[in-house]
Amino acid sequence: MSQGIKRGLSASVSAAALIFATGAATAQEDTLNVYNWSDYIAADTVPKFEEEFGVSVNYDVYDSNEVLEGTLMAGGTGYDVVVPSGSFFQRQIEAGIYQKLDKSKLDNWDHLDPQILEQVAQYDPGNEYGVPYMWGTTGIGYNVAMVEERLGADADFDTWDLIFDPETAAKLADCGVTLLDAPTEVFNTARQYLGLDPLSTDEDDLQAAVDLIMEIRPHIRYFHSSQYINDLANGEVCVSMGWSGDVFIAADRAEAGERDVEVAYTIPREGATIWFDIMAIPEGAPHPDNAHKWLNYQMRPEVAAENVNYVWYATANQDALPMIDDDIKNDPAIYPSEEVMESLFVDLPQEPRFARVQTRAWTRVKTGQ
Ligand code: N2P
Repeated sequence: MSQGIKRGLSASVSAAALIFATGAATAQEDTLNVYNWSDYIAADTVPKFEEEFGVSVNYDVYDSNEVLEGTLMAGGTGYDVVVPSGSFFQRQIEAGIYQKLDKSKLDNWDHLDPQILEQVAQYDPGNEYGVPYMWGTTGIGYNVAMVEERLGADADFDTWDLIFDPETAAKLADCGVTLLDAPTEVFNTARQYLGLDPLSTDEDDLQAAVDLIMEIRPHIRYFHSSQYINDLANGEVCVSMGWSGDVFIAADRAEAGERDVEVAYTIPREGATIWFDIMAIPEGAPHPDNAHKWLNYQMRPEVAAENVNYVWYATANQDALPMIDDDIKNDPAIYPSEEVMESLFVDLPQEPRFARVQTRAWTRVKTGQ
């Protein structure tokens, strides 16, 4: 990950020397270092921004809040814009990681959906630090034919049994069942499946979740948070705990691919996580001015719509809606009904002590020991 940024920074240093020698403005002002989730932006959003603003963007990606947090906590990252999810964002704000937004530079702010702003304000009171970007759910992506082959034509797709019921998972193991490498989300979901409070910080509840995952562990092909997109699309795996838009990207690639693969997404009826990803500017960011330009650009309704039409996540931009493809905005798996909304839960930050216990449990789960 830091490869890209290092390359970008050294390039800008030498460019700065050159421009300084010719007496022009420093090249620093012409750079922006963005660290975002993989598969989370339209293909031409970065080039269009670069062209319009004359800013060169170093764009790095991650697929895990834990990875982003590790990078941020280490400090001095050189990033100008990062995109954590709500619960992580809250504790990072509390840790002093971010600078307040200068709203006078964000005149597209009013395009944001007030309801989403209110949701995000539970993490960022007064919406002082972050611009909500996209939101979605954590459900199941599956290969329709492969699952039907193993569970029968009347297979029930809308349940976490596909992953967490040991008998069902055993039947699916040979076609590839995968879990996100996202401890909080997997544990929250496992607790919910067991009928416990998904956000419980009781260690017995955590142990129950660990026991459940250990039981299905032999049937899990891998823990990864982005590889499943292509693997689902190519028929290499058949059931993945995954993020809504990423599964739709897989479905789209599957349809475009040569092999006849139908991939679908479900928000299981037992309930699921709803999350919000938020753009923010780290304290000490080298190019805060360009960061504000970037945030303001992302809030243009047409830019937000283009991103959504490319990555299939719901946007926090209400004025983008008229420009969003009908099959996206009318898809209840992307914009869920009121009823489904009620079955979703938001993640909240955990006490550091419990977070550490859970991280250790995750290592045990992943290694199967
Ligand atoms: C984008 C994944 C973002 C969803 N590929 C996780 N918050």
